[in-house]
Amino acid sequence: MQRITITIDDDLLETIDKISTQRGYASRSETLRDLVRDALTRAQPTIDGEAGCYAALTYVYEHETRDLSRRLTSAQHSHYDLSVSTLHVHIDGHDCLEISVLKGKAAEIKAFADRVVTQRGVRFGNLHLIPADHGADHREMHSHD
Ligand code: NI
Repeated sequence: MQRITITIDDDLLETIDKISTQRGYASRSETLRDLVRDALTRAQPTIDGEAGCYAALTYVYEHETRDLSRRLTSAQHSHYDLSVSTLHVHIDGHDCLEISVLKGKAAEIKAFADRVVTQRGVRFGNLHLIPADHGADHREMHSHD
């Protein structure tokens, strides 16, 4: 780890401190590290398509939309090798929330996510890709290998 000094606007620092308190971070450093990690993860074009990743795919869909449930289930089955687990929540009489945990190559995960979230009747589709080699730093830090 390295220690750096940054210059920051009062307003921005106030916002960071608010986030820190709301989320219960132990320090400003931890807050900033997580915000930066989050920003880097969102810059997804930097992830190599061949790179191994975990991912969380979340979306809401109307289970009454004609054939949609069947099409989504079919998409999941034809990519069973990517699927680790899916949580299904019946939000109300019409909508379902699904969170799929995926594991595989970044390009394959993105293609699958696109196929799901572009279906008519699917809303709030979001893919969060997490590079699998993230664990390397973690293992070094804690030396449990
Ligand atoms: Ni449901």
